Amino acid sequence: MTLENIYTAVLNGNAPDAAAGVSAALEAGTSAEDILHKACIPAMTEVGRLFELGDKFVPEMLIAARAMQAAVEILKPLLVDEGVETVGTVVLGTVAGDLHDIGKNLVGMMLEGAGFEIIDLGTDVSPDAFVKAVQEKKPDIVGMSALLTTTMPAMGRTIEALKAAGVRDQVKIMVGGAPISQDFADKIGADAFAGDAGSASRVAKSMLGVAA
Ligand code: B1M
Repeated sequence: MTLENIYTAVLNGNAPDAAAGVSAALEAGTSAEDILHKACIPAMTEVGRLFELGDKFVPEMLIAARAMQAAVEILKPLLVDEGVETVGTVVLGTVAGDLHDIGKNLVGMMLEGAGFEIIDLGTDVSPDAFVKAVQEKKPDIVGMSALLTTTMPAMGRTIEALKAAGVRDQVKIMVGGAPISQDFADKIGADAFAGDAGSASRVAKSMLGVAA
């Protein structure tokens, strides 16, 4: 099974084929990183491009996402190095109004692999829910993900809510997601921006002064 077969299976939302393809590719010696970055993520990018063109619709995006998740499920133990010493705790979530979680989950996996404990609040997380998690769990970092231009402002609102609750200075804040940029992160007063899951773990470590 080639990377192209996996790409096609994810693109077409065929979860059984995607899972079988990943298992076969791993058996043939392809690395988990290559499967993720050369087949799965490009397939989701193509799904988005076709959606924009009106050639794919929401249900098709959803079944492609399920196929991606089936693939990631198999890759996870290989991407996450078990038994790494804990370097800090991250409260992670997709912001209010936003249901996209594939990128957030990958970021969580990579952070876990880098030794962070992850408290995943899920999707559509309100500013209040972030505040409550910070008050109760006392994390080192709050990580927010947004995939929609319309939900980007929820990141700023969350930072304001953390300030209002008096806990902003107790945490570092990292933001990311396809429409997010360093400029935007600076504008809303986040401590850091990460462009992808790999850099998220480097950025998180550097915010805490831990060697990468
Ligand atoms: Co939606 N969707 N979607 N969608 N969807 C996008 C985002 C879109 C760009 C598609 C398009 O038009 N080309 C578009 C947004 C346009 C815009 O805002 N300008 C869009 C739209 C419009 C919508 C709806 C509004 C559609 C509708 O209903 N009419 C709707 C909104 C629902 C809602 O959230 N309220 C919607 C719904 C959905 C589905 C539910 C069907 C499904 C999501 C399923 C799921 O996540 N479980 C879906 C999908 C799958 C997509 C696309 C096709 C793929 C997203 C994805 O998973 N990418 C997407 C198009 C695209 O991105 N090309 C699209 C792969 C993933 C690995 O990348 O999430 O970017 P990404 O994560 C990366 C980095 O961004 C970064 O690291 C990750 C890994 O490297 N990163 C972080 C992410 N979070 C981070 C946090 C960090 C650091 C880095 O620190 C904390």
